[in-house]
Amino acid sequence: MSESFLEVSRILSGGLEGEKVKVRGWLHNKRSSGGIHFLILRDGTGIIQCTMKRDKVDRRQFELAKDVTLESSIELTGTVRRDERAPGGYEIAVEELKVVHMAEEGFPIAKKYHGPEFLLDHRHLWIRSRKMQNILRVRAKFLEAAREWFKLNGYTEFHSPILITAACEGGATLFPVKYFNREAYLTQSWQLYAEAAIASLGKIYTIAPSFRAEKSRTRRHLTEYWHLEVEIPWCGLNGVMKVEEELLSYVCRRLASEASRELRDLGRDVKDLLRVEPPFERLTYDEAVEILHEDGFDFEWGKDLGRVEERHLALKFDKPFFITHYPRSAKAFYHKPDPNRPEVTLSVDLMAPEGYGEITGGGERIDDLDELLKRIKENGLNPEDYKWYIDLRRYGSVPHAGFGLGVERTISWICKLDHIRDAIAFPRLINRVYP
Ligand code: NSS
Repeated sequence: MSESFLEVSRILSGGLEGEKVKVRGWLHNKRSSGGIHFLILRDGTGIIQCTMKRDKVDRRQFELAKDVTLESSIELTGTVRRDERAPGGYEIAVEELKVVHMAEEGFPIAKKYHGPEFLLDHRHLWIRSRKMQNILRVRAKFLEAAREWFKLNGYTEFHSPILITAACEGGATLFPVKYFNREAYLTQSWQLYAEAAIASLGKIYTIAPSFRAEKSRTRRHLTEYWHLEVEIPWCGLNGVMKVEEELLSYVCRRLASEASRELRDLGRDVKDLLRVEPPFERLTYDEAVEILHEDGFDFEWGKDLGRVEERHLALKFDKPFFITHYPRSAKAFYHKPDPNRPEVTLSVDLMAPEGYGEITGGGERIDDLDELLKRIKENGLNPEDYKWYIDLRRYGSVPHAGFGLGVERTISWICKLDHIRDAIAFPRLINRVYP
């Protein structure tokens, strides 16, 4: 049944002028003028203008085109024409319209302005919008390119459990789940299991959901987000920064060439992405704090950088940059203290420019048994809960490092979004688990 239908993207790519084609999709928009109906068809690969002239079809067809409602699913047969005035440069002169499903009158999303809550309530329909199509396509291309980079560089994909029993990033943001007659949690990160798997598979990565019971409402926190994580044996702080630089610049280059139309529509100049080339600038936490103090911030050494501080720093850059050596007090228990200066860790966060701030967190892990036990206790955690993880330091421990990249945070920056909720189709926020 499908062979005889062409995809809109195929028609828009040219070379089919004068040919009779069949297309199918949804009625994205419609207007009529004089004896012509302009039917704008969307099929998931593109959008094309289709014109139906009164004198070219029988009366019943012309009436049907007049009555067909927005978002109805339709099939059209007609001839491809080159037309500079048509968006995309081509249109179809319609000879036949078939309505597969006549949508109910009054598609909830009209051309008028709708507030963000209304659009979130109608997300199942709003994802049909041009804006969401563009973002979701960039997101898919981003992940596709990342996977390709992993393949080219010899990484193996590894999956860890979603239901877990011990926190990776601190207990405050754990989601409890009733697990038969005990309590379990939704995972915050793949990392602890990845540290076990490097002794089996070597360099590994995942792209999977992570969960954080974030109680603050911000423009950069979701409660469910997609986490791209990497773990590498025999790797230190510099090594992990090199991987982040190379991965991100590869992905940005690919997006600039393969999603240029979508990015342009979203207001992102592809030149901004082509600037994302190694090496990225490196600042230490101390240097970052010094800049904040110079700029009049009352910021206490030892605290984690927050949204306001990161935004201030990231407004000074036009490509991603690293902040390294965070204090122990600002980082999770597994971060390796710097042997030369144990109050700071061999940690690194990657910041997106233009005010966006943190998109990755990672660094070198503690590989020594006693040091790990010490840090677990200092953090008020129970070593019993981390028994298997501690065990890894007993059997062939190696220096190792890794990082986690927030997919939606990164897409927000790449697509120039002002809220993280639009970087994912169905966002989960403190006040939203529907639809
Ligand atoms: O807490 S992180 O900084 N680090 C980890 O989870 C490590 N265990 C990762 C690792 O080394 N394998 O989170 C990593 C990134 C962070 O930089 C953000 O980009 C993103 O995950 N992140 C979030 N994105 C959206 N919403 C929320 N709530 C969120 N929390 C972290």
